[in-house]
Amino acid sequence: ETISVIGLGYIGLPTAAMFASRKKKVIGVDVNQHAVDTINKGGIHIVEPDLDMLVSAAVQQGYLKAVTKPEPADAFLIAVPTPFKPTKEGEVPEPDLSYIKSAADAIAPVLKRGDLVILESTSPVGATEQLASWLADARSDLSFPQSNDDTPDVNVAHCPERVLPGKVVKELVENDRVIGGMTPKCSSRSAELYTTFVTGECVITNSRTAEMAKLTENSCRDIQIAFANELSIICEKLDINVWELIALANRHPRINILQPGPGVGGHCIAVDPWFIVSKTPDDAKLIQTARYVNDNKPSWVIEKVKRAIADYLLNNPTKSAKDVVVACYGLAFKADIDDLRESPAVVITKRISQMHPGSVIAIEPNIDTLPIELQDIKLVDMNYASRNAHITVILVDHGEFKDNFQCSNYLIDTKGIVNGRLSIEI
Ligand code: SAJ
Repeated sequence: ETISVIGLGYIGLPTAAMFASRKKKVIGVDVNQHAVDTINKGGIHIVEPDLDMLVSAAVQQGYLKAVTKPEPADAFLIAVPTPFKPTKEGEVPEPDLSYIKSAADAIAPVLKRGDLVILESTSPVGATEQLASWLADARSDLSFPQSNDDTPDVNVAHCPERVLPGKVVKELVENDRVIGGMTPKCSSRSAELYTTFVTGECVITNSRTAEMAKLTENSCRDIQIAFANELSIICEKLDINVWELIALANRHPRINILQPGPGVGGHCIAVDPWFIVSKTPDDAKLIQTARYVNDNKPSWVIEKVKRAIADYLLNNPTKSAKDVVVACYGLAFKADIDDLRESPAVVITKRISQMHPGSVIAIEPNIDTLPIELQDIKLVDMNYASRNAHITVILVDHGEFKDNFQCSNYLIDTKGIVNGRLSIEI
């Protein structure tokens, strides 16, 4: 049995490597020639713990190869991006399924009777049916599932990925898997495939429910974080330590509030709720509001920094604005990873540097060089920052920051590293 994985990114590559580690023949397909070349040399083009060993062993033993054009296989897993279409301010973002369409067009010519096609990309409800219909358009000589009791030539299912960046290799194996076949046969074929390496349970449903399940998980987390973020804004007004408050409330046996922060980043939680909202805008009120709450948190943090700079200058009349050094701790989108994409910490640091040019320093222990958009900022170590900063802004709760944090009098602590110490004792 040969398995083909279309899209060798954060989900596709670990999945391909995992099948290969179970001695399945895997053909990885990606349009990015650099990624293909890197993988064929046994290397990886993304950062994820333990993935390098897995890929290099798979390539060396001959179970994994990467190509730019699909080849015949028995199962095709599609793990391509599902971003938004460009939107204007205030508009509900619409999903862009063009990568799924391209993947369908690319695999259609090599499909044969009995093949299985699985969509793993997080997708709006109905995308799997759309995929089946694109495949049917491209291959009129084969039948594809249309209704639940079909027996099509090619089986199609949605099995959404649910792994946590930074823990992908472990979670791929251990998490339960939602298997949403377009027909019962599509589901049983898919479940059988995943049991190759999944030790969690493979739970069967239909494709629309599987699509919605994935969106529901991430929307639920977004709403819970929005609640914590809203509390942090309310507590500031009422002069209450939000970290202590949450720790106290969480002592209740049925309460488990998440932690506030500078906003919600990453490629999933801030994106997926819109896939629900764009389908049912009038009914998805809570989901939409949570998005606005979380998206507005960076501006609230920036306002606090502005006020701190003004206050510092008021209390130090001999100083001018350019003398006030602002240290931003953390740039990644969450703790203990090096991924700066879609990071509220980057947005905040960039905006502070625009309003306060030349005097912003950043501390990000997980990277060596700053991205081009942050070129005006100096990357320094914690030691330098604690000696030179007048205003300290904590944006990420990296492990390195947690012990013995030394900071200036002016502190904006969005992650409770200093202000949350009290709550640890509760
Ligand atoms: N965050 C908070 N407070 C919290 C927890 C998180 O502000 O208490 C912030 C983080 O700092 C980060 C953002 O939320 O900016 C997202 O981080 P995350 O750890 O909640 O999630 P991701 O984006 O790394 O991964 C999520 C996971 N989904 C869920 O936990 C429901 C993962 O399982 C999914 O596979 C992944 O999205 C995905 O690919 O969809």
